[in-house]
Formats: sequence, C-alpha cells, structure tokens
Amino acid sequence: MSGTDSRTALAVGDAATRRVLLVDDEPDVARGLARLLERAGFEVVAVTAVVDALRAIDQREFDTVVSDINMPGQNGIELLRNIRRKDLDLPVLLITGAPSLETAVRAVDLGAMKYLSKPIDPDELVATVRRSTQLCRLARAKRAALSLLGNPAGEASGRAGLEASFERALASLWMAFQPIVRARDGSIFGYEALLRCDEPSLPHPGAMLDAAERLDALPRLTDTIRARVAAHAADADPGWSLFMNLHPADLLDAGRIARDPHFRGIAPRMVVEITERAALESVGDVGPRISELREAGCRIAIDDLGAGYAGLTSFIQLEPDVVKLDMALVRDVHLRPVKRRLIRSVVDLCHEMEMLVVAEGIESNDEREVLVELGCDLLQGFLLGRPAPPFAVPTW
Ligand code: G
Ligand code: MN
Repeated sequence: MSGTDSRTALAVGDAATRRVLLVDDEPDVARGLARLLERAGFEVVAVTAVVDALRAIDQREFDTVVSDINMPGQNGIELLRNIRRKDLDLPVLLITGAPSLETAVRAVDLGAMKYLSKPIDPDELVATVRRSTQLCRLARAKRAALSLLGNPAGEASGRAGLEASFERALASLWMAFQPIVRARDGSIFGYEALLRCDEPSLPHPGAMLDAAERLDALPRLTDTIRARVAAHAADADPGWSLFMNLHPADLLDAGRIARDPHFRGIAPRMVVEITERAALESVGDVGPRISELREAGCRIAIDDLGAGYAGLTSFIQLEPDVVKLDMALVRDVHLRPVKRRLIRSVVDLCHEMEMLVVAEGIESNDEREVLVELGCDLLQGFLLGRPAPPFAVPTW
C-alpha cells in the first residue's frame, strides 16, 4: 500500500460525516475534486456557481467550503464575503492559479482560511480540508460550550450573536473623557475622548472596533462617535482642545470625516490622533488624506509615538501639531536613563519644529516630575485623571 493509500484509509475513519461544499465553475474540476474528497471520507456537495453555493449553505450546515476564485458571475471572494455575513466560523479554502496581491489582501481580511494553488496537490487538499473541518467543529463546540455556561462572549462569536452584541454596544455607547493638562501649571489644556460601552460581551473599545470591522459597520460606529463628541463639545469650555482617536479605516476615508457636519462644527477645537502604526502601514497615502482634515481646521497628533515602530516616516508625512509619547516610553522613566535620553531628544526636535509633546499614561508622581523636567508640554494619565464621563475635574 502506498503512503497516499494509508493516509486516505485513515481519513475515512476520522472524517466521516464531515460535510464539504465544493464550488468550481468547471464541472469536470468540481467532479474530480469531489471524488477525491469523497474517497477521503468527506460528504461532498459540488456546485458550479456562487448562487448555488449560497443556497446550499442556507439549506444545511457545512464544515468547510472549498471554492475556486475566478468564476464567471460572482467570484470566490464574493462568496467568501457573503458567507462571512452569515457565519464567522465556517472555514473557506480558496483555489487559484496565482492570487493577485489585492485579492489576497481582501481574502485575508474576510477570513479566508488558506490558498490552494493550481494544480491542486491531492494530498495537500485532503490534509487541509481535514484540518479545517476539525477547526470548524472545534469553533462550534466552543461556541456551544460558552453559551451553555451562560457566557455572552459565546453568543458573540456567531454572526447573529455578534450583530446583537454590537447593536447593544452601540445603544449603550458613551464617551469617556480623560484630561490633558499643561505641564507648566496643571491647568486643563483639553480632554481625550475615549470610546466606552456597557455591553459585557464587548468589554473594551478594541473588542467593539473589532466587531464593527467584522460586521462592516465601522463607518456607522465612527459616525456615532463623532456625533457624540460633537454633542459633548457644546458643554465643554470653548478654550479646551478635544482629542479624538482616528481608526486606520477612517484614514482611508478622511474626506467623509472632513465633510461630516458634526465634525466641521467643532474642527477648530479638535486634535485628531493618528496612531503611529496606522500612519506607517499606509505609507504613501497618508499625507494627502490628512490634508483634507487639516483644511477643515483641525490639528493632527501622532499617537503612541515609540510603540515599537522606529523611524521618522510618520513625522515627515503628517507634520503633526502634537506628538504623544507612548505610555511604554513613559513607564518608569525616572528609573531608566535610556528612556530619559530618548525623550529628551524627541522633545528637543519637536520643539524645534514647533510641535507640542504630550506624555501619556503617567501613573506616578516620580514619572510626572521627570517628564516635566524633560520638557514635555502636556501631561495625561491616571495620576492626573482617569477617563470619566464629561467633564471631570483633574484629580491632580
Ligand atoms: O492608544 P491610546 O493612547 O488612545 O490609548 C488610550 C488608552 O489608554 C485609554 O483606553 C485609556 O483608558 C488608557 N490610559 C490612559 N491613561 C492611562 C494610564 O495612566 N495608565 C494606563 N495603564 N492606561 C491609561
Ligand atoms: Mn489616543
């Protein structure tokens, strides 16, 4: 018996009852792959068009989808997108001659499990499908266990559950504001608006942004945030600056923000924070996108400076008005001469370019004293005031 035969024989045992949906517009290819998978013990439904695939998924539960990318009418990426609207766990394996970079990026975004290149290696196909059906079963078992234990996070992993969680989060969304004070005299320079919600299955802002991303609802979320910040701005002292974080996706659609009437109304008081990571990820595009925001009258801040990314690319592109030192750089600065030297040179350079420097994440008086001495203009952190409903008076 050859190696392939023994593997196939094994597969029959452990893959029984696992159901695979196969999509390929060429009937011969579909038939060939179906036969291969059936021999390995899978139950296979083969279709030749995306519409038929979606109908099949509505009718019964599959453990894995294997789909060609290039097909007339709707293609494999569109199938993947449609599947993700309904089911976040169902693995999708894509078959392609040579994926373009753009297709690959889109597919990864949508949670494609793996690419299989043509010509298909039968052993690789069987092994990959076996693995992905196992992962699918595991994901479903995990979800069932979590909801059995009454954990709302279990609910949130299914599409419908996640939608419900997201809607509850949006309904309970509120903005916390954390004070940013002048190093010179402790007076209030402004506040950073921070996303909060009372939905237990999305316990921190990152989880809520993640959910919005998976549900294609980011614009809805960021529009809501801007509307809330604008509403609060009416109660804020007109002399305060209001800092707001921009999601990297917002950056790709900066025109939409620049035109948003909520934003336009408060733009001159706004400092838009762009995390250094986002600025670097989309090198080449950021400058022009930012200029639309600047024309609306707001200032630009680089957030999380020093958060593991070296280089000055973001500076050159953004010419920020404000630079926020990452809290990792700030932590224990009184005990770390290397951090002090680094901060000193950043501060000197920023001042030369007429940029304000914010030290964020300050938790102790020792840190605060050193940062003031190093020339930081503005201070933010739990020591000075925690994020709280608007507009709490700083504690320090
Ligand atoms: O990435 P960004 O700098 O926008 O992150 C701000 C986050 O940091 C907020 O969620 C806020 O609650 C948190 N934060 C603010 N001040 C402090 C602090 O002094 N210490 C710590 N650990 N976190 C802080
Ligand atoms: Mn920030």
